[in-house]
Amino acid sequence: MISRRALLAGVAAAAAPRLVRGAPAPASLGEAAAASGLLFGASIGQEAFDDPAYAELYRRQTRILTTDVALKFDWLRPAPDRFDFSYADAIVRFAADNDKLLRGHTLIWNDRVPDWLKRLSAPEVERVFDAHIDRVVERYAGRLHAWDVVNEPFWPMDGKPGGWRDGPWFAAMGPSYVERAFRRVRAIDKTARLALNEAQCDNDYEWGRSIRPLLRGLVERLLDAGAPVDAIGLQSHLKPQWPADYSAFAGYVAGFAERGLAVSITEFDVDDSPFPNDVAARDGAVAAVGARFLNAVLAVPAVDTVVAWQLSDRYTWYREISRRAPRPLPFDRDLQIKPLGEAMAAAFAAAPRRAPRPSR
Ligand code: 9MR
Repeated sequence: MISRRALLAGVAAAAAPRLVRGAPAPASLGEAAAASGLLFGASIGQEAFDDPAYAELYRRQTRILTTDVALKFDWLRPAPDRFDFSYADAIVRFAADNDKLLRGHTLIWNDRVPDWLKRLSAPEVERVFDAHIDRVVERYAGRLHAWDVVNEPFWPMDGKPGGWRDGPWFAAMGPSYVERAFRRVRAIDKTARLALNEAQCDNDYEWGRSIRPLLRGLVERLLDAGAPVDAIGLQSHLKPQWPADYSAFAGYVAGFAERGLAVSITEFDVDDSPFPNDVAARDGAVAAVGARFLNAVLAVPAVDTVVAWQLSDRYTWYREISRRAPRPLPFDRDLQIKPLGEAMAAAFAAAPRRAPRPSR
């Protein structure tokens, strides 16, 4: 019988360029993941339209894409009476043309909302909420693999009871906005995987420690109420400068699986800021953290998707906040594979093979 490794080597031989230097390897991260029944992809934005080589990297490396900012409320709703779907539509077309699945990110988030929304009364905010969901979900129904229906419900630093993130949706409806969103989306889109997406849960800094139980409690309440939640999205912007216990995190993740939920790693990258300036040392340290995390979390069979937040260091969001050129992603500024990319391919290949999920 042909071993999986030999099979992967065959794939590598057939498709150039090779993912990993040296030994035979799968042709791409997407293929390495697929061989274990995993979906690998990345968030995508305007950069892929402006930079053809970057678009090509997405074509080769991914099987699923996430809209970076294009489906966020502030991008879709420049004014109360205007919807601008042009950017989101371009990404939907790119995904379809290139045979990629697509995650919609994100329908409802209390952060990054336009000023005009903040000025409305509570009943007006509720009307906007329902109408926004109806219009946007209807437009893309049947075309999305998944929706991040609600993003980052918790932010205890806002000082609200229950640790809820403050913002117009929460202020108008309280915690009920979450269930309302899920029910409303499911009434329109019967096929997308409906996900609750949260940040920080991977770390043992006070943010991770406080948000983990809040998210778990919310999920219990939603499921007990019969809300149509299919999956948990755990962003996983890893912060090696903070304490973390990835095997304990895998246990936390397995808890969602016990309730029948799928789990997606939705915004994977590794903050390289605590590591040395020396690029080889820095890349090695980033790869080691990424490998430890993925090996732990991919041991949980319910984790069936890994999405990186962009693919190349050239376009990472860390550019907005780093003091030096950041290196948190699997490909470098020249779109070449880095040790993190190689570590990801190895973790995907080593992951227990997933059985295909029947739906969603
Ligand atoms: O990468 C995104 C950045 O370009 C945007 O300016 C920002 C605000 O819309 O959002 C970033 O993406 C965030 C994601 O939506 C939610 N989790 C954290 C991501 C990185 O900040």
